[in-house]
Amino acid sequence: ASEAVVHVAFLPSAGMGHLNPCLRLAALFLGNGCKVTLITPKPTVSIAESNLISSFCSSFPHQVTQVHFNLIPLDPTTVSTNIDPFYLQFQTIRHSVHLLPPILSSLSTPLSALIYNVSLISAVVSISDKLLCPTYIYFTSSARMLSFNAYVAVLADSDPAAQPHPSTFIGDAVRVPGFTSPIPRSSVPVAFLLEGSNSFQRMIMEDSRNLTKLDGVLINSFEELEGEALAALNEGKVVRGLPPVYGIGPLMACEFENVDEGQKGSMSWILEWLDEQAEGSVVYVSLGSRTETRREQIKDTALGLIECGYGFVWVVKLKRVDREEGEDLEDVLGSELMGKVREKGVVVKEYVDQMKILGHPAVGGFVSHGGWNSITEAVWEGVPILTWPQYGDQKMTSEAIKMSGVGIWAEEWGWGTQKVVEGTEIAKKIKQMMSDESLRVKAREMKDAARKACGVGGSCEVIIKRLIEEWKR
Ligand code: BUP
Repeated sequence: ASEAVVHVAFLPSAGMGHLNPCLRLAALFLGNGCKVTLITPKPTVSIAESNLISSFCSSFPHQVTQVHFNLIPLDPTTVSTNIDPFYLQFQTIRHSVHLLPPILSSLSTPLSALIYNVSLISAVVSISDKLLCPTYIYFTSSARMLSFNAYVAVLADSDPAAQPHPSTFIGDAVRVPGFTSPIPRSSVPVAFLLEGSNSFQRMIMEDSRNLTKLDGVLINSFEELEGEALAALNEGKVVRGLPPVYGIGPLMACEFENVDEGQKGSMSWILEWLDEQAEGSVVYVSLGSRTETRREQIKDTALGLIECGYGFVWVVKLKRVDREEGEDLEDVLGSELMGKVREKGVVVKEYVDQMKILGHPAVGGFVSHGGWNSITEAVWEGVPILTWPQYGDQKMTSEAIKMSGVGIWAEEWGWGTQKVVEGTEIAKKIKQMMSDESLRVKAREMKDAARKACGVGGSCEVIIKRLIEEWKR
């Protein structure tokens, strides 16, 4: 008899930081002979997401089925007008999740597993008895952050007098069991600490309690990068009863991610410019796909980059969502400063092929917001990192990077969304990163470890094979 087909469904959430790892994970399972169904919430928030989904589906025409998931909009009277559109999409998907069981049960091949985004935990747990297959989340941040997410409900429940919102029970620092260094209150995502209970906090608490109901957690990390956190999670030190946490990373860029035709112009121009620069002499600067750089900060960043003395590729996001009308960079910087910037480096406002830039031999350092995908991509390429957290989990990921030795964190800069950092300060930190030989050595060692983890017989392959075997039973 022919072997049963292992059929895995993937449900991503909003934003490239959530879609990229989902599709990279799906590509790994495809590479191991699985059939994949990609459930795509519609409409997407950004054009970049739509492009990537189309490219993924057309790259695997025989192995991937795309299922459109038409979302039910939230009641507009309950939605605040200045809400982050990506966060709004998380809520909309959660609100529409009850539509999934009939969609999934109508698939022609029964599902072996559902792997879905971390932002949907409680919503999917509430329908999991109707799904008839094991359910896993893919976690989009560090194992350190996962530990905090898992522990926060324990912390709340251990103090019956505490109010339900974390600002009341998170003191100066959180000591997560199994960790040598505590998580300072100042590193905790701001949304946790807002006074009063808000919908984000309620979601986090509910999700934290529901982690034990999952069949497993797939995380873009690996032993050498975050050994302590992965061990603490899997040995039951953080929270008893957690399902296995599979450090399946680093998840690597795939062919289907090549940027679309419209953007090839600026990409080939960046690569040509990089080809002319000396090895390790260029700084790559990008504060992520969801951070619109504040206008007050743009000029100082330009001044810092000019002063640092290194060449640079600088990606400036002038709008949060790429569908919106945007200004010209020259209007923001002024023509004189723009001219000086262009003499020393390259500046673009388009979405770029980040992996190609990080993989170029001329790139010797990365100024990053600390988005976990960006971090693991730099690790894969052995590029030292300077983190400049902007919001959310990014101080926590900065801690993980600092502890692993592959990067430094500009702690005194605080949150990038709250404080303007002067050009001279930026130049100083870039010079520190670029001239630190120990960082370079550690980054190279971590690159080797990353490649081993993803190579033949490495941790990634072992985990995929083990899961596939389990699902066949
Ligand atoms: Br911007 C940008 N090109 O121009 P993170 C991002 N990316 O390929 P985020 C590009 O988007 P969260 C660009 O390689 C990474 O895979 C980048 O994810 C890619 O940060 C992804 O680094 C961005 O996790 O998400 O998007 O700000 O808020 O989840 O940290």
